[in-house]
Amino acid sequence: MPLRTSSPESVCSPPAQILPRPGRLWTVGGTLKGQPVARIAIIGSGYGGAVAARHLTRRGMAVDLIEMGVDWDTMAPMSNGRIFTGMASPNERSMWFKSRTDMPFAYLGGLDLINRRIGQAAGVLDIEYFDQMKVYVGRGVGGGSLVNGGMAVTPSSSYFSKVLPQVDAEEMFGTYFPRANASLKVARPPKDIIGTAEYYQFARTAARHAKRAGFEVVDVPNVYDWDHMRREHSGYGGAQRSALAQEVIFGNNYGKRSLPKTILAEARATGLVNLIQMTEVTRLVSDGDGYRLSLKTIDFKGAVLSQREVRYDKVVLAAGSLGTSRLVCRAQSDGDVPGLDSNEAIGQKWGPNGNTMLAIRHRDRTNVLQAGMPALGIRNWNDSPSSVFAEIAPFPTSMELNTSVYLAITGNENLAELRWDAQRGLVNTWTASHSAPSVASTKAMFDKVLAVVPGATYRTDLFEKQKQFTDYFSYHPLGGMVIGEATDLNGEVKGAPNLFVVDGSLIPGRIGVNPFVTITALAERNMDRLASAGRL
Ligand code: FAE
Repeated sequence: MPLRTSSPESVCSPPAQILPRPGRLWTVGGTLKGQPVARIAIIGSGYGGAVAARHLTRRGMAVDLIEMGVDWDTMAPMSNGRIFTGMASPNERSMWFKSRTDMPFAYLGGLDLINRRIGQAAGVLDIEYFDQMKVYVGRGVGGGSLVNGGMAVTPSSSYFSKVLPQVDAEEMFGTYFPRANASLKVARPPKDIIGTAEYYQFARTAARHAKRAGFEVVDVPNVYDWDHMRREHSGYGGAQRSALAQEVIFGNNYGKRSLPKTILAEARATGLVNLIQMTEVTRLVSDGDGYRLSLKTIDFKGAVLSQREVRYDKVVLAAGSLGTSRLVCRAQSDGDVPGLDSNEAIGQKWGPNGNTMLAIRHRDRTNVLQAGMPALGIRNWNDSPSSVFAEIAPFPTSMELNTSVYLAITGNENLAELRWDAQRGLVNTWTASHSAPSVASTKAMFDKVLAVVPGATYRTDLFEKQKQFTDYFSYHPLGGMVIGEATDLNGEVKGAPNLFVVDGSLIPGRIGVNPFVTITALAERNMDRLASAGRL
């Protein structure tokens, strides 16, 4: 995060561009060659939603893709020609209806220097606040792919089998992980970039420290276009800086191959996706064999433009772990889908993928210029609950801070519950004590790094309550509608025929690596199986 305060990038008259485009003249459903055609809704346009949309439209089926956030491809550029803001200059495009940013690094030197006041609007990064856990999520067409670090990691088959024994690992690793990696355009960091580029000095320094302590350092594949990153640095062909301009959690303007450039682009190219943006599904009620959805459409500033109910024959839930669980928990609690009454697995097995973050101050150079996309990780993993996979994260500021930052994913097996409360909305029972094993195993690992790096200490001046290890936020919400438990083995919700789940809620709380490759692969598998079974 920058020390220098830059003035917010000015916003260039967005309102006309951010209003939802009117629906197409045709609607889904009706008949095709005399046969009835199901009216299908997909709720959410992240990884699961993109896969579902591509799958169905390739088979010639029209879908309504309903997304509560903005279609950023239709947004007018700001005065600097960019759509998204960098982390140094947030504005109303940066966060989802917040008056102030709330960055993972809240402080510098213990001082409140990082966060900025911003206008409230339908920005790209949201935080869902629960009692002892806050969860960062992407909002907009493309979901988390708009704001994430692009790290695209396939889990080990042994850990995958441990977490999801109900899913055939051989089939996943033979067919669906390769398909997901190809669709997402995952690439390993090239040797020249990670080996010599000044903007990965921060990663090489932390890797050297880890190796000295006896840990294994691994490349972390990414969806970022590495050729673009090279050109960003050289300026060749007039390439604009993006990963090198701190464009990550508030969106990335160039270089990152997010879903609107990959799987969603393929789905939309069929002409069969009716995208309904800035429209939140607030309620789901069963109606005969199908479902009535309550839809609330807003403009960029949050004014409600319409509220309506639409009936669909089939509904695909792809609103993310929290979004999907919210809709189903509410439907169950309010008796809106009577078949859910006896489904006791709804809202269960939620977890933050064992996330904890830390920063170490030392005497070695980490460099001022740092690429926003992580490319190296440290593995201390044997599938046990105390396993740790720590990515070396950038911490770009306008001065040399001699600081290494890590986002650790741990094998912590604790799980929490999500449930609907009429007054409070979605409740998440995760507490700091659920995070304690993540902190303990990560501390045990990094104590060994501290022991071999002269002058190294944990920083206490970056996180809330001067914590050395965060135990209160996650980028990786998982679970709530676990496959084979809340749903059948294809993702169809038990007790709710024609209601399907394809997102991170299917995975029980952890997966040992960054989750989007697994979410994509599992969605591909489920869509294949649902098609073969004639369900979708
Ligand atoms: P997701 O991508 O969250 O998509 C859900 C979509 O549904 C969103 O667009 C929502 O706006 C929309 N939605 C929600 N509720 C509703 C509703 N009621 N009506 C209409 N629309 C709705 O779900 N993962 C990695 O693997 N590698 C990384 O480097 C990485 N870095 C991350 C960094 C950040 C800052 C964040 C926030 C996440 C990161 N993640 C990373 C996590 C990853 O993005 C996340 O696991 C996936 O995006 C989850 O995919 P889903 O399809 O489950």
